[in-house]
Amino acid sequence: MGKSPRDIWFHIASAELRDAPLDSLRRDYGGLAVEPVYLGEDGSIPGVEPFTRGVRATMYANRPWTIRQYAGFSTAEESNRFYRRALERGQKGLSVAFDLATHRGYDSDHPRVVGDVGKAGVAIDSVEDMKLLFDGIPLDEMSVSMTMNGAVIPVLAMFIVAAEEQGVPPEKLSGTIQNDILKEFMVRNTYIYPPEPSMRIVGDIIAYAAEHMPKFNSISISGYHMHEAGATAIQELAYTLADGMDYVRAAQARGLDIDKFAGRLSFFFGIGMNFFVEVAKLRAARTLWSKIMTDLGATDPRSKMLRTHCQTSGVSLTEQDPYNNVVRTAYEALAAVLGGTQSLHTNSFDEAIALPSETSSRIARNTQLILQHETKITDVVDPLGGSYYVEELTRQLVEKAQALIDEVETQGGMTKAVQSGDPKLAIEKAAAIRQAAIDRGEEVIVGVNRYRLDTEDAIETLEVDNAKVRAGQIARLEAIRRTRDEARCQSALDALREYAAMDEGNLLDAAVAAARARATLGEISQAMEDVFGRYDATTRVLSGVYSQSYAGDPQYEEAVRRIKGFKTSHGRAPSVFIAKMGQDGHDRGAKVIATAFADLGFVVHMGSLFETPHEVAAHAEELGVDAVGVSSLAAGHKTLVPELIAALRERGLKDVAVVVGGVIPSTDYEFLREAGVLDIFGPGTNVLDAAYSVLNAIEGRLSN
Ligand code: SCD
Repeated sequence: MGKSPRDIWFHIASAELRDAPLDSLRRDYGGLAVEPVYLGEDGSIPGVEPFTRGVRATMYANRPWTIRQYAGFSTAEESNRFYRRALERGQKGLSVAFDLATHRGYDSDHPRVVGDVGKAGVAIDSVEDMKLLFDGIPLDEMSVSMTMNGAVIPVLAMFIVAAEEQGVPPEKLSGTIQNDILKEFMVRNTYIYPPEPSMRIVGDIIAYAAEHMPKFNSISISGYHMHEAGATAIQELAYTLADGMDYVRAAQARGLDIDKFAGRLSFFFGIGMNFFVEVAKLRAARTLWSKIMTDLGATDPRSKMLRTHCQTSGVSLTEQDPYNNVVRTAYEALAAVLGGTQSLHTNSFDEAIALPSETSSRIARNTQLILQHETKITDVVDPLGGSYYVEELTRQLVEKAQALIDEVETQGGMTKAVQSGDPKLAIEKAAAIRQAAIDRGEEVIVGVNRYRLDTEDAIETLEVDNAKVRAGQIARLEAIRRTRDEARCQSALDALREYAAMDEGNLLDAAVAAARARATLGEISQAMEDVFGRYDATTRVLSGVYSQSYAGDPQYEEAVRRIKGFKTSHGRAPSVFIAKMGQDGHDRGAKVIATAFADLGFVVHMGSLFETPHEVAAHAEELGVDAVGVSSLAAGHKTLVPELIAALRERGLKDVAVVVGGVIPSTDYEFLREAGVLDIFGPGTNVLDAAYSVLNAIEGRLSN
């Protein structure tokens, strides 16, 4: 007779527990006897392929998920202080947020990043910064996640060298590098090079880690950013796993044995408010990945385990009545945990308004500590397994995501699909449909489109003095360039350039040598850019979603009528340029506005990502637009918007109305208005209201 499911579970669980007796996992809740696992008739066992019920037999009963809060701001010293405090207060793993200049491969002294340095993450220019970031944090003990994709080669190289100079060899490093470039082309936009060389970089890192860093997760294949861009659960699952398939194939194409690297591939999903769907999404992801990896030739069960980090949803947070966000985040965290995540970030409640403050960060961390210590949900493995509803959702998600994966595969895989732009457009369409449902009140957001407060209290927010951070970084860069052995540094950079040009050697290997020689992040990145070039994406804007969703809506029809009236009296439609300035690549909001405004009858020009204020002013002049709408989600508005207004004035365009949307703390509204901004649209703004406001502003200016 074969082994029973309980015997199989017992066998694996015992190995996970090492010497501890299984009885230690049993609980008594005041006379209620509780087992660590409950097995059903369906033969699905936690810790056993296809891992639907979790990748470990004992899950949190033996080891809870890692509380890993994503953080980083201003300088390496400041971020280091923040990390140490967080670790003292219950956080278990680190997760570094880099500033956008670093993401895009620019040193802090580069003219394109004046508004970005130290905002939305920490500025890292060299090994010296990296050493300060981890000062007093033993890198052989602490697992460190780094969210880096574009400038992944210099950042990982500097991490390796910083550890080396701490006395820690690469084989002892544990952690994760995001290194997921495909989703950058689709939604997150911190790419540097074109897709093909970018895929080579991913492959080089997987190969390097497989050889030298056995405890390090070489990639974090991310659906989170698709989720945030508005993807449905099916899209998030399918595109993420399809990305994973292409990474596996890229590594295999270099001759790597799948079982040598697949155990260190990891994932990252977003967790929103549709509670049971989010639980089922993680179960479906594991089920699908196990099958995919079997099909790709994996034999080791560890290669087939989908281990994942999760983050609660940023877009579910609201600027209005922001304490509601504490509650939202707690529910989302619960869904991530009931779905079986390995590691979790819970958002701070003020994230829709500003960078998280000390208080909001503490509440976010405590949200997880309360789940782990007070709720008892860690005692039983996969407590929702066997729920009729959750199992049915899991089944449907598996089936429907598989169908979408098949579609992508028939197009030749995700690298090709990404180049076609189709997945990006499909996600944007889903985002626009959802936004229209919210704007119309069909989907209720408490405190935003229902139960709205008459007056909102201001909350304490954190502000980074970006000019000061930049000046400090520039001084440090100058010191490095002055004191390093220049010839050694240049020859290391030449070697890297040659590896890139010859399509041979491992780029990370060469970058480690350059980082040791104190080449800066910008220089290492530029050496590769010299060969690969910098990628410039073409922007496509959807049409028709809003006009369809709003068909027959009186307010919408009225706006359309007014724009028609404008056309009649001015002989042309009102025109808007939608600008994304600095290195902020979050373009969901900008795209939604572009789509909706175009449907209403505006002439909409969507600017490229990453423009300078002067470039935007030049487009505004060339196109003769009535208004510029700036979308800002990475805290650069106080530097970039006044610069834009000055640049417009220099060109004599004082009548061009400037409006700003995105993550803007209300405490900055007055500053922006004084700088000449006509209106500001925070998260949760109804798109129709924004359209009326822009139209009023344009008409006001034209009648003056
Ligand atoms: C776990 N272990 C167990 C166990 N559970 N052992 C016995 N019994 C159990 N029940 C073991 C594991 O096998 C492992 O050891 C060790 O404990 C650690 O557990 P883990 O589950 O691997 O957890 P962790 O080390 O935290 O790793 C989790 C991931 C990793 C695999 C998911 O990739 C990770 O930490 N990812 C984080 C990514 C991240 O933070 N991203 C931020 C993105 P072994 O290793 O020996 O097996 C932020 C972002 O992009 C924001 C948005 C933006 O900027 O745009």
